[in-house]
Amino acid sequence: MTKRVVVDPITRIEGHLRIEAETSPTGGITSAYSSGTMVRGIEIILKGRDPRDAWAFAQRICGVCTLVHGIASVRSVENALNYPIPANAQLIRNLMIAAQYVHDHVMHFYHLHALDWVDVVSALKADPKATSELAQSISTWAKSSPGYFAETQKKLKDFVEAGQLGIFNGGYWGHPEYKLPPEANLMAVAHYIEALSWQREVAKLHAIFGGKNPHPNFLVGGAPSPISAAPGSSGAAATAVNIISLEEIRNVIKSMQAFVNQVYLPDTIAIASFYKDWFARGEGVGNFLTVGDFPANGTDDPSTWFIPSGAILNRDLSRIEPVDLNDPEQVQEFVAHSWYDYEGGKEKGLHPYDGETAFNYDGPKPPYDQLDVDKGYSWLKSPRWRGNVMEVGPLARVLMLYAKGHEQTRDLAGSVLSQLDLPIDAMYSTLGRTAARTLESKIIADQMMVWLDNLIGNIKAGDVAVHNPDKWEPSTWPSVAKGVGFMEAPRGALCHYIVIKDGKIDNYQAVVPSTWNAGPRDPKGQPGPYEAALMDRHQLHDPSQPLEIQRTVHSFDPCIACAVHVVDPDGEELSQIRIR
Ligand code: NFE
Ligand code: MG
Repeated sequence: MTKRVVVDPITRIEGHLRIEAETSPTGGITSAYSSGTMVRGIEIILKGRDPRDAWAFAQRICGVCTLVHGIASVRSVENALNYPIPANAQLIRNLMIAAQYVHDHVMHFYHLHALDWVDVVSALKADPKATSELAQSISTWAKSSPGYFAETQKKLKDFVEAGQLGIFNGGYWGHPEYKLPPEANLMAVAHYIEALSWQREVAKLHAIFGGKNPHPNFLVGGAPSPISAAPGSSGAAATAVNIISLEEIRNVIKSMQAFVNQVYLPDTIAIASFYKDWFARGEGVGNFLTVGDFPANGTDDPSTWFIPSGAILNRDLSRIEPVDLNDPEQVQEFVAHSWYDYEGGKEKGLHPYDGETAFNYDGPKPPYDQLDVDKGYSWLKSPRWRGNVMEVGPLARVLMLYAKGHEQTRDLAGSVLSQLDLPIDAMYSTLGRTAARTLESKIIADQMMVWLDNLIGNIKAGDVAVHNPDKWEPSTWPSVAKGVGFMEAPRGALCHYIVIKDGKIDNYQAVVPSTWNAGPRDPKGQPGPYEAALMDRHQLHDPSQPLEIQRTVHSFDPCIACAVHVVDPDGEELSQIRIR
């Protein structure tokens, strides 16, 4: 067997991911394999339960995209029961999903991805005055004085001198592929620290609409918190969404916009300008899928949604294929290279309504020295659209908005690319994916003000409804109902498929963004998006410090907890994890 470079675990992600790469004698990646190494069990746990409760279980699929599985779940039940929800509930969901995007994307950029580009240790050599000049040359953000950067540097120095790089321990500091000057590194470290406390502000939006964060509350048929139009904040109005809390929401959105416009966006451009070669590798698949999200005020017609649904094949932005999630010919999950089996055989593809999640595979499983890639090598399935491997996520969404002629997207993409002196094709790359996440954060944060104004407008016009009780009672339901709840999660297209029989869940299948992106090869041998991206012009400078693999894998923002949703039935240890 060819000896492979093994990275396990990939750190600075959610969940447990192993990457193996075969390299040429000169260090070029010739083949790559992506493996989800931990099993969980939500799809099985949900069987037999009340569909109105499903969201509370499904939401626990993930602690990062903490609300998206709740939303997909309530939407699946509403779709199955043909259960309309009030306009205000849609707007509240839009705002909650949007806040999750901006929160998640900023956290990903600074706390998960930045250290692939930013050398923390080099920041110690920076001149605080020059750092201040750099910061002020790219942004009007107030925290930019020489004293502020000197203080940040001192904090970092104390850490290092105490021999406690803590969360920064074990990085590939000093690797020659780090290209930023010390001042840019120090600026990024300061913003890394600032983003930690900024998150607290954003979480308030979820707490106001959903009672808490993480894992806010949801409700089949609407939104959980009533709206009070009363001017005060006492009595029943105190726990309702009221005029004071809506003002607080406006302030939260402003704080999100400020951080995105003045910190995240300029930092993305500044950092990317030193790594322009990463706009020319790491694309891989070139096919993109969105399922669409964000209904306009008062309509549930998906054709009006802010993010359109569609498929782009072979980078052809002039053609958007329609996507029908209910069509068994379009959406299928394969297990040919997963540690699962299907009753009808391992080569089959199953539409999620007929999906199976069962521990019936008796081929080689963990532990192992190296993955047996001819057989099963992941707990992830391989979802396909019309048999094609599809990338989902911020890049897919930005391309979809761009292809549809969305003006702000075109202007913003044009402006960022021209500042970097790059063509639109540069988006099909590792850093293109990262930049798309930043662009999307700005577009969505701005759109949040529109949804908030719509919500306040409805309330002023006397509409305070947040829940439709018409179909709440199971006695009103048909004996069999099927539905798909779909949304755009931060990492991409998310669908929950539900089959309800006699008021209980008969089958539940989550087809998740990181499953689309991180899944293994399919029966035709087509690599998944992570795998294909790693095989796209990657050269390892030093196989014992595979920084290049981290860059491209992190550009997808992996969440393997989302991607695998089953618990090892015996609670056994499945693999030894080496923390680095
Ligand atoms: Ni756990 Fe998730 C998002 C979902 S991942 S992070 O975004 O759904 O694929
Ligand atoms: Mg699944």
